[in-house]
Amino acid sequence: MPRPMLILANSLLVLLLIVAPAGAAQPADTQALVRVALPAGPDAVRSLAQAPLEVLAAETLPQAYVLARADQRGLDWLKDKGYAVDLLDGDAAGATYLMVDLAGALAGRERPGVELYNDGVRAVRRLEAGRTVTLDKGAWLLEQPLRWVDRQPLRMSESITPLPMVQQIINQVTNSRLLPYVNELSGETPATIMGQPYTIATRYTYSGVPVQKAVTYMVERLQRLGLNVTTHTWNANNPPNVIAEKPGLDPNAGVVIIGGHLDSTASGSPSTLAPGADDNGSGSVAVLVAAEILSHYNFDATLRFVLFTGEEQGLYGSSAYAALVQNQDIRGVLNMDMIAWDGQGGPDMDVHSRSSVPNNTNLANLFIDVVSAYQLPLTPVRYDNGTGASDHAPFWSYNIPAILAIENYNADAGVPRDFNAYYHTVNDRAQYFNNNYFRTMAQASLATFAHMGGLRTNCYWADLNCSGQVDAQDITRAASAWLAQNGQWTYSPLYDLDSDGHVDVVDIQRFAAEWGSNGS
Ligand SMILES: [Ca+2]
Ligand SMILES: [Ca+2]
Ligand SMILES: [Ca+2]
Ligand SMILES: [Zn+2]
Repeated sequence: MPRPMLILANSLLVLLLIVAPAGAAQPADTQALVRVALPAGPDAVRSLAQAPLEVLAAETLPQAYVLARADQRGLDWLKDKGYAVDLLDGDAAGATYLMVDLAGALAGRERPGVELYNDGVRAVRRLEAGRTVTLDKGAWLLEQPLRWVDRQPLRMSESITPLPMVQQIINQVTNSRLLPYVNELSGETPATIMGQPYTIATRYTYSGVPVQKAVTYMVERLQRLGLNVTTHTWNANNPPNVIAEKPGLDPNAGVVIIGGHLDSTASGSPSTLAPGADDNGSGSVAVLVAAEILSHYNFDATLRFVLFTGEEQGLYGSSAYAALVQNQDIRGVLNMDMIAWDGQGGPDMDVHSRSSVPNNTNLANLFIDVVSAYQLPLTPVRYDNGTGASDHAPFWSYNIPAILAIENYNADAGVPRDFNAYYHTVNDRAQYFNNNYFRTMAQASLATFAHMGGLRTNCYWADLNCSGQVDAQDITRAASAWLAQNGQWTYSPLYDLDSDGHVDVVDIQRFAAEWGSNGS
């Protein structure tokens, strides 16, 4: 919409809000919830998103459609354009709708409210006013209207050529690096937080001190990497999201995000133990280890490492964050949520995508191409109408390509579903991990993110910040890893020039000898 029209529309809206008393039924303005059938592809969604409607969902199975709130003007617009419209609810004003996923592992669960729609893939239920609903991976609220934003696509080559530097990154993702963090986050072992030992018994969003300790745990470990660490408060009474940023070398390459939710749940009570080792200690630790390893490398794009809170209550943290950054040049989001359970049937996994979002399929294919290019033992399956029940989904509302990497959650023909048997219980513990699977999922995610970010592989080896010259900054960076041993967070193979497992005088001298060089 051109700006003058937008301003006009906004002033009309303000007038309507003043004229209509809150809560009073105004027959002429009563909103409806409608299902509108569409031709496949993002273009069809675009015209609906720009129409006088609130598009709450853009689905592609069993065929393409949107769910939208429409007032009389919207209904007239749809009729005028010849769309096939099904009325799901004639009185949508103030109503809350729950989308139920009938494709995933929790499809059989009983849900509150009244069913308005069911096509075998999704069901929509209307919730009574004031009703609190316990959410899980099988259902999400339809609350965030689609705002159409045209975006620059992620820079990606057609096919992935394996890069030795990415293999080096993969090799650093080890169980001895991942598992101690999981044990600390899930209360198996005490963590050091603000210099004191503390056992994190729960990361439940409404638990107060324990979840705040988990936030501080992450802030401390990200800050020591030299990244720009901020918190994003989405509600003054709740723990914030944590964001660590590594600026890119090319200001035109945009921003890429790797993230996962830090919070956990076991019963909806702040006092219950909620170890959440798989859900989502696994993804949170992968975010932390990604920051540790990738902070030593150089990228065209700006990298963000994000830990969300309030996920289990309705994607609160990620919804607020996606809204906050909607006008930024964000090119892709990789969300990891439950990446450590493989109990049977081989290392299957799901890549959840949404083909109604431009370029989202390319991002999902990148993950799958990376798995094959680096010969990682995973069997990924792409879902183009993926679940909306995790932190990638709010980004879809702003046309940001976003994927979810998750253990085998959706059902496929011939492959047993393989979802954590201890989901949302006090037994979601690290002892039930398949450690090889967890490591491989983290490796695939880090390698995908390195490709998303445009890893620079052409910098001179001693020019650590890729500035074009070896200078004090490079020598200082290498020297700050003095005595770092392989496996410690301070260590990077980039500084261990003789590959003997520690950074010592031999290595630093070789950097110092390069002072002033530009590599040619
Ligand atoms: Ca499996
Ligand atoms: Ca330099
Ligand atoms: Ca060495
Ligand atoms: Zn989760």
